Amino acid sequence: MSSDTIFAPATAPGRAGIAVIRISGPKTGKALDRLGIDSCTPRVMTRATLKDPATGEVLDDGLVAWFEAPKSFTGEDVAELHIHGGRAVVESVLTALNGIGGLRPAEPGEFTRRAFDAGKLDLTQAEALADLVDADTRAQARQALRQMGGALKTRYDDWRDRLIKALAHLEAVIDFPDEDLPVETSAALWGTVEILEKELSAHMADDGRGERLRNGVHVAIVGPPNAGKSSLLNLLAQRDAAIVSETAGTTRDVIDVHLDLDGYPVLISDTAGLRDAQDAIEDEGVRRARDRAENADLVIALFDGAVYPERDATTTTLINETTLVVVNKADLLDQAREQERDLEDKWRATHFVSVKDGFGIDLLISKLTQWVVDLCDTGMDAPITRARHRHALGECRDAMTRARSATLPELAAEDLRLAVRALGRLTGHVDIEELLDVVFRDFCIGK
Ligand SMILES: Nc1nc2c(ncn2[C@@H]2O[C@H](COP(=O)(O)OP(=O)(O)O)[C@@H](O)[C@H]2O)c(=O)[nH]1
Ligand SMILES: [Mg+2]
Repeated sequence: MSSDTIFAPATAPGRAGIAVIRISGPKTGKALDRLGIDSCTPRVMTRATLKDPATGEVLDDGLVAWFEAPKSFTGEDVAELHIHGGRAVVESVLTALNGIGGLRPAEPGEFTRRAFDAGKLDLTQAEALADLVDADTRAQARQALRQMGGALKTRYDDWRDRLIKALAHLEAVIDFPDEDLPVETSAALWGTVEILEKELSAHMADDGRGERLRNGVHVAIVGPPNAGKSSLLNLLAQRDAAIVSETAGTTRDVIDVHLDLDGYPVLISDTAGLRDAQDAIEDEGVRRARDRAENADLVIALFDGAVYPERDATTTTLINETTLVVVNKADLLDQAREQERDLEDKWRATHFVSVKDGFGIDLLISKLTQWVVDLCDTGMDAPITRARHRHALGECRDAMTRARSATLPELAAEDLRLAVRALGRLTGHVDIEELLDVVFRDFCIGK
């Protein structure tokens, strides 16, 4: 482990009331000393005047939090300087710190890396910390907080412990065939592996909801030209993100807007109207529109009410069970207001809206929100949130499946070892020493 003492602003650059500079490492106490801060009680905010170590000039009047090793975020001595958030103040304190021997600016992620090295966090918790900082919506923050609290770590550690135990039993059967091992050992260990395999499968059968919540639900608005796709996007975004015009073929590229629907993150895309393009650029736009429709989690197929009940054929071909069918310009359809039910029967589950006068928009938004929530909610308190997790879990499960059908115990043991390693990669445990611990603790063979 590095013995450098590192420092970095913990708050974003720019003007702000307060900025926090974090210092971690063995020379943290010395750094405070040099800044003219003498006595700090650990874990209590102390008022302090920060002075330039070279000139004695007052740099700022602020607060200092001091955390003594090992009871700190990184496990090392840590201090937080809470100073005024002006550029000049922050710069002067950073310059002063840089001038102190043994201190250097931190690399990106270095504080968290040290926390990981000190065993304060596992990898899933470190990832969750990054997710929490990146969270744009309430539901994302909630998910990140649960993971940071160890929701995934606890589960993966438990699985890994049970697998290591099973592997230790198998190793014992292989290494000491003549010993008086309980007859049920072998049956019990394969029972454990089978149960673990089932638990992993259940955990993985979440339809990617946790990952979707982390990344945002992708919604594409597609439809014929002039249906009002760009108007709908602007209405949802509450700003003029896309150009609206009565000229068909105005939108040529994909326009993405981030939305927060009831705490859930959505990336909604306006696309070029689907038609036989007039030129190469529009043609590319139409290709991108189709591409978005294919890759989106949800598609809003928007039809032009001006030609109702005629329904654009190309857009119709894109409709499937993840499509919300919507007819815009209901203001042009008196019957849509008066006989809504009748119309719904003609085009099953069709929503009638008017971007122009707001008709049906609230209903559309609540329907959309419901779909988005359904796409993100796992009902589990610890869903998989990254492709990295899914990949490692898949490897672990495959290795267990192979182990259970292996012909020789030695081959089965090798596969179980791979399964343990896959789980270890998930949380950042890589040592095999623990296996030996279990072997010695549980068996004491040969004393
Ligand atoms: N009557 C009526 N016109 C609308 C409505 N929504 C959009 N429009 C008009 O339809 C035309 C095309 O709109 P636009 O959003 O550019 O359609 P896009 O080609 O699908 O993106 C514009 O002149 C809009 O003002 C609506 O609800 N009712
Ligand atoms: Mg448009």
